[in-house]
Amino acid sequence: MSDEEDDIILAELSDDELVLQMHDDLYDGMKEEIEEGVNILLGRKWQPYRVLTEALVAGMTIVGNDFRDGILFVPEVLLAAGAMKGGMETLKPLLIESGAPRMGKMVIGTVKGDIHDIGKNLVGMMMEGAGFEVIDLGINNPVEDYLEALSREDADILGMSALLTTTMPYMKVVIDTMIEQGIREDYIVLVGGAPLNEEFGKAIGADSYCRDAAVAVETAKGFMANKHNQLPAG
Ligand code: B1M
Repeated sequence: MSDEEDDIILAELSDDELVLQMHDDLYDGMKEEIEEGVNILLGRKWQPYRVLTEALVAGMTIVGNDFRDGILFVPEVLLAAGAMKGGMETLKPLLIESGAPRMGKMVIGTVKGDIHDIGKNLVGMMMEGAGFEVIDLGINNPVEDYLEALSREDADILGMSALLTTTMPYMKVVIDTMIEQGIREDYIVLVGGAPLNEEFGKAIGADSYCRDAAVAVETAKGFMANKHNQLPAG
């Protein structure tokens, strides 16, 4: 760092200033600064989930808007995504409680044709933090991969993520295949991603649409509690 540069010392900023600066740094894809900012906020006793939502997710929303409006392009957005992932890595161990009782098992992945994974990763992290075992299939998953993993892992829940209007219909392909194979009722199917809504979730036959990671956790917990209540006694 050069003395001549008018560098901002993140640690000297107030909480509000730091969060705004982190939105700027995320926008500029500055991974190290994002990691530093996350650590500073944690050091100031911010809850990990608050750091995640107010500093990182809110910053990514600004990036998304400018991407939509043609102000940012794919290379810049990739850098921003890399910076976001850097911050998420720091938060991950804090969001995942070790030794929490296992609530159930979820297979999650982004659907075929879609490479967006930040939201899906966040859902996975939060689910692990809530005590679920998570099998992450990554991006670009064809129906066969989902079905193979569900059976191999003896999972309770299938989670699917899609960020594009062109890829979200693929969720129906997966659910229809489950129906054809007579296994639909063996699993709880949760779907999420920015372009989806509740109506879409119902229309494709999912058990629930989840607006964000926190809703995914609460929804999964609710379905698992029901599932346990319905098990035959003894
Ligand atoms: Co993409 N992209 N992108 N992109 N990208 C969007 C989605 C877009 C809305 C941007 C825009 O125009 N405003 C737009 C889609 C338009 C549309 O379909 N209507 C778009 C486009 C067009 C594209 C390309 C086609 C661009 C191009 O090449 N011309 C291309 C497609 C590539 C492909 O997938 N085949 C593309 C590429 C990329 C990058 C590679 C550059 C990068 C992805 C990097 C990565 O993920 N590793 C990228 C990014 C970063 C975005 C935006 C800016 C941010 C997405 C994100 O990470 N959000 C996005 C704009 C936006 O969404 N505002 C955009 C933060 C994340 C925490 O939120 O993913 O919504 P989200 O997840 C939330 C909830 O949705 C929910 O919980 C999460 C946490 O709270 N959720 C679930 C998500 N999945 C869930 C699963 C569940 C439950 C809840 O299961 C149970």
